[in-house]
Amino acid sequence: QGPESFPRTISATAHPSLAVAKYWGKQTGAINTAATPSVAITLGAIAARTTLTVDCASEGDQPCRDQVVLNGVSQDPRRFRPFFDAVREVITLNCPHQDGGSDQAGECLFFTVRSDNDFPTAAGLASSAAGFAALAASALTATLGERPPEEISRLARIGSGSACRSVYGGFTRWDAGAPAAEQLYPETWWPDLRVVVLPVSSAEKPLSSRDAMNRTRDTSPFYDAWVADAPSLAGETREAIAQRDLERLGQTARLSYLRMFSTMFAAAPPIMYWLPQSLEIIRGLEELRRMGLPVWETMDAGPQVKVITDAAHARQVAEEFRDLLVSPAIISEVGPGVTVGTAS
Ligand code: 2P0
Repeated sequence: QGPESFPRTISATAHPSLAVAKYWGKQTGAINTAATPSVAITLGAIAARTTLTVDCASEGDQPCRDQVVLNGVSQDPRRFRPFFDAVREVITLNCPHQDGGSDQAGECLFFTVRSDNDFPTAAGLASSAAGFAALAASALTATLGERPPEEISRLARIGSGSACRSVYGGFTRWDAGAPAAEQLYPETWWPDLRVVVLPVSSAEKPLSSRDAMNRTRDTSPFYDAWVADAPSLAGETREAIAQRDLERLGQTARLSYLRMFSTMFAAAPPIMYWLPQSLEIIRGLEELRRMGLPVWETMDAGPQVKVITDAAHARQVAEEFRDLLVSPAIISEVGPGVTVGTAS
């Protein structure tokens, strides 16, 4: 297809990736390669929906005309530049010199994107994971047609590390140093599993995950211990999923997030995403476990608490903490990977 077929518009939907074994820390060198292996669940109940238009710039146009509007707000193009440059590079690599064409096929392309999340953005609900997974899928489909998920995952990772997992449904792994994530099991693997998301704040996080990770790596005396310990915990997490062992999954997920936060508390200056409500829920869950309920929490770079449980107890968890929440609890099953469609 030649430039006469532009502009083209594609939409995509992707779901957040909730890590039960956490990615926290980057290797130096390549963009967003993880220092720790992670294992995650794709959350079906919440989504990012993206509509992307790709067009061919005319000669004399500004070299970077990419635009991203997220939940109605225009975003700083610098955040997206490495991602779109990577998209252009992939296109150039896949469209070698053609008669009458350029050998820099991707160079003239620019992207206009609208993305909307149906959950709080930048508050520790993996909005960047879902957003960049949808963005990578729509950008590749709009320019090169259907592509293998591994390639979408690789590209999504350039936008945001955790996004490489969101490309897949079900249960995923992303290994330390790996360029892409992989699916461990599809979303049908564990029908009884539920994640209850408890939103205690809708405020944007004070420090991006990226800055927080880098500060942890550069200043926390516990960082090396965290990185050394993470592979065995990730291995146990994968075994718990393989055996559909809820108690083991819950216990390893708790260890992973608490060890991750321990490295952050020890950074200089210390990083503290928690709110009093977060701790109140953590204590409340301890009480529920004492009463025999199968409930274990995890947290990410924000104050929200996510509870790993089963279908029989999800509603009770949602009710129990209602007074602490800024919006209703979200009960999620394990969800599908990214889906792409022609935009309406
Ligand atoms: C995760 N988090 O494994 C971890 C656990 C938050 C805590 O990945 O810098 O938005 O874009 O690669 O992926 C959040 O960080 O960071 C994250 P970048 P990302 O889900």
